[in-house]
Amino acid sequence: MSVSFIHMGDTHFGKNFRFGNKSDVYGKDKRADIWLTFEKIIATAEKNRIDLLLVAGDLFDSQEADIDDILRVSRAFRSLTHTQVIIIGGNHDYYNERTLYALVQWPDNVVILKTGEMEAIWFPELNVQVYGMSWIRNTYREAPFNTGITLDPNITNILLLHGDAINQTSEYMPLDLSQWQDFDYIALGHVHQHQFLGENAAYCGSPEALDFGEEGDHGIIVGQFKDSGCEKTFIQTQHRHYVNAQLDVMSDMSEGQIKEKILNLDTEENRMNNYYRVQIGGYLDPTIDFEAIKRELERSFYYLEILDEGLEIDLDIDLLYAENKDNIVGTYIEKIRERDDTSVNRKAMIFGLSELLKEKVLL
Ligand SMILES: [Mn+2]
Repeated sequence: MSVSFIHMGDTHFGKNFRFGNKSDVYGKDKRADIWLTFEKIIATAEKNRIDLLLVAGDLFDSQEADIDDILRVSRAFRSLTHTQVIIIGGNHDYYNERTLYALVQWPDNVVILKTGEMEAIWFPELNVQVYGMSWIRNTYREAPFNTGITLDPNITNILLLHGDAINQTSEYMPLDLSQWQDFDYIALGHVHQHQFLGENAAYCGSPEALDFGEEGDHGIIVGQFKDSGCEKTFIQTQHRHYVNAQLDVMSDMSEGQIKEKILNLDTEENRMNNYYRVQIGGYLDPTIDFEAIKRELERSFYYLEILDEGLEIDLDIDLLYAENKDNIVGTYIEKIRERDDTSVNRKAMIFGLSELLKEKVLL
């Protein structure tokens, strides 16, 4: 008999997202994206009659997650006609009787682990035992359960945990996987980038990336226990990617060339879908209005954040002075040079001059 499963986690429902001064619009979009992705996962489970949906913690972003969010998750699980759902709480949604999701009447096909101790849930019709532990507080310097679990080799044994299997000094429950080699599968939550650890363990990651620190593909792990072992694959589910990029501008580049360089970061289809954070360095022709370029490019991206602190205005002040002794530019240079040589005054020199040059008073 083969038993199928989906391993997901770290959806962080209810999270407030920050997008500079545009958090309202993009935050709302982001939350909608996560719902769509989640509902797609539920539809996949239903369509494929997946036996087990393992939810590895941080389903909600906080214990106080919005009651509407909790009811919506509960309705989605209730819609599953075949799949059984096992949920553990993570550091963001650790369980206690005051959490809002303790108040919700969950459907019969959902088991939420609550005790803060290692528990075992037996699924006789599947011949599967799921071991797992829900967080009941927000830090664990060490795993609080007895690590010696005696497994029945004649059944399929799954371990469901939220914690840190990568850093053994973590305060987010360091996990030493080497002691659990006999499990058929260890479904982990907490690290948002999916990864397989050894033969029998994996982080599913967050189904939708949550910030610029989470580049790359995001999704779920889908698997099957067969007589020959556990077959598992990562399936991408995310709607939008986060992309970090770095570009250098050169002082001989025209406005058009700069725009083109930034547009060339990606295809139009990708640009109108993903989040981009672009660090700009190098030197800018002082007659170019970079703020105007930024405003114009916004229309060519779904979300574009340009960080240009590293971009310097290309000015040869000695040469400018030699050429402009008798006009306002020369006078400006003289005025600033009379001041102390501080970083504020150096900035005033560059910005003042670039404004004067942009206004084309240079005749
Ligand atoms: Mn998380």
